[in-house]
Amino acid sequence: MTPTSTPAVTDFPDVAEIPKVVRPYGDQTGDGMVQVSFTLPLPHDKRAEGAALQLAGKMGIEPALLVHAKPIGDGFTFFVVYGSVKHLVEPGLVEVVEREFPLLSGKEINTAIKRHLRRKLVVVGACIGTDAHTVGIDAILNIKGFAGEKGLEYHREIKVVNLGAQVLVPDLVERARAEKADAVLVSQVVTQRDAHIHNTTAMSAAFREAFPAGKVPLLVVGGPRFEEGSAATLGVDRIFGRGTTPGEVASYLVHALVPQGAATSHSKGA
Ligand code: B12
Repeated sequence: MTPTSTPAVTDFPDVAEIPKVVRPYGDQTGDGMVQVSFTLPLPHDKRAEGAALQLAGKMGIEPALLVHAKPIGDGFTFFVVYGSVKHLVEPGLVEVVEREFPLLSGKEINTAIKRHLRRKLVVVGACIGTDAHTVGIDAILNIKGFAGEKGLEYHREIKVVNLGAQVLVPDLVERARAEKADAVLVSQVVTQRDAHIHNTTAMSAAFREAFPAGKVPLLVVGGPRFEEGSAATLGVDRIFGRGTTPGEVASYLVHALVPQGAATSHSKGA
């Protein structure tokens, strides 16, 4: 497993081995030290610094130390505050979402598609809306890949059409139709005013309107700020977050699009 990929639940120690309660660590075990950063709409002066400490106190950081304050444009100040919280964290109560498919090797991916789909698996990818952050989707699609893994283009049995940045949803729908896409891979990195949420739900609605039920391509969305497990709410089939590797995506596509039982689990898998 690469350091950036999502760990499988089996990689964590048994719940019985995890301490029942922990507190943040700063200088010594259990001192509760945390560091937070935020911006206040106030010009940088003593009152603004006092306001930052007041906020820290209200957040339960007590005592709080102002370690950084910097004006960032007219009437705004950026702060970093360091201090101790009293809160107790119970790791045993955390619900971990387990990866629902095994990780496959490149060879297993090509073999499963060739043997069971009997044609190339077609993927159309894009950054939609005004989003111009293509590094993430390129990391998944382009041959150069990410984190030591080759991108989807590298797989002989996968045809990749990468439409790039700022693609309009109607254009994406048309291209997906023209290419007879099995899967549509969309990237959303900018989250200002929940743009990633609005763009994803609009994209999903457009596909469901344009294609008959049961014929909609697999809708896969990725980006660093999506909530794990929010696919159903957004009307898509799967969400991939921060640190996703191309191998995870290719394995998921086989899991979702190639008839069950076609691929065998690889030793690297969950
Ligand atoms: C590089 C960069 C740019 C470059 C983009 C160049 C390019 N061709 O992509 C440029 C300079 C153009 C740029 C512009 C802007 N940027 Co910018 N940018 C970044 C930066 C520094 C890195 C992003 C990146 O490349 N990450 C590396 C990739 C590999 O990671 P990733 O995108 O998360 O992708 C991984 C996963 O999320 C996932 N994934 C992503 N997409 C998909 C899709 C699928 C289908 C799947 C399966 C997986 C997947 O897999 C990838 C690999 O693991 C980030 C800050 C940061 N450190 O993250 C800011 C950042 C994203 N930008 C930001 C902003 C605000 C902007 C601008 C609005 C700035 C401005 N005022 O002009 C503009 C917007 C331009 C636009 N129209 O979109 C903000 C966004 C804040 C927010 N809340 O949304 C950030 C977070 C910086 C910040 N802290 O303020 N930016």
